[in-house]
Amino acid sequence: MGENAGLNEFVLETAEKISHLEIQGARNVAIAAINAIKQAAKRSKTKQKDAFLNELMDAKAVLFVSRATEPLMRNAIRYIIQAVKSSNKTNVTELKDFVSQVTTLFLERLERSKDKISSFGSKRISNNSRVLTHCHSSTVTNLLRKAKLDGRKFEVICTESRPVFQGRLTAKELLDSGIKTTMIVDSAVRHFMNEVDFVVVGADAITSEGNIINKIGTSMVALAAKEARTPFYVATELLKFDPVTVLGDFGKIEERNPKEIWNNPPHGLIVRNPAFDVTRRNFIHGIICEEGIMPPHSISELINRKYPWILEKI
Ligand code: RUB
Repeated sequence: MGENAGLNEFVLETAEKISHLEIQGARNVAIAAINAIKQAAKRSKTKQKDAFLNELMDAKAVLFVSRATEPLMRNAIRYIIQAVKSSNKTNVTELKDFVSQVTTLFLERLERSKDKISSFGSKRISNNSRVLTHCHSSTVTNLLRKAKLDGRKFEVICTESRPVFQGRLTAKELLDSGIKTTMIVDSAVRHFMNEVDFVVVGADAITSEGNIINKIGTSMVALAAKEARTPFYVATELLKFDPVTVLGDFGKIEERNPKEIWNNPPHGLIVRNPAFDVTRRNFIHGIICEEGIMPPHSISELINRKYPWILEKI
């Protein structure tokens, strides 16, 4: 534990799992982090509100650095801690219950958003259509499962998603749901682009300009889609909006261990391993979010209307 001695063990374990991709995908990462904060609060032994808040801040610091490109997790944690700060409760037992209620409500909101996204997005899938996706997004697999449950017959092409093959997770989930699935290498995307009706991917972050950040290679998939005139959709909760992009900062792109690409490369070789890339809004046909299927340029306005707190006290 080293310098983090004293910090809730559950928080440290969760942060480790997130950084090692045992927990992956923005939604799953956020849900795990929210639960870790809930546990940190529950297991706190402090008696003073200030000390209680300090513990939550320590947990926040550890979770924030577990992965760089995860605004949904950051927004959720900021929301919970801000609620505790603004609460007039001072008794720590009451504050623990309060954290439990706030986290439960936040998770319920995420669940409702997921259902709405599935419901809006699945309508775009018609019988005998073919859809292409990249990486593993639980939001996308939910949407595809919903179309299947609604009786649509369609098939999915998924990329393997080098270097750590999250596409295999997608393929397994889709097969388990009885969806006809084909796997391709990432570089075969253009080869198949004319055979698909549309592309749908998830997102890790939405920027103030309406660009999205998602698994490395997403922007090349979008380029290929544009060139082939194939609609390219992004399925995402609006809570993945990254508020620092309003203030002029770029969303952070996590750069991972090069060993994920080549464990034992020849001496002197430089290997770079960015986990995500930016897809500009003019490549995006629509953002499938909890408010409906929206044009990317309307995102900032939607955030102002629906989640104004995201922009407060960044
Ligand atoms: C996963 C990834 C997913 C988004 C959205 O990358 O890029 O498309 O996180 O996922 P990694 P979800 O495997 O590196 O986390 O829709 O589940 O939030």
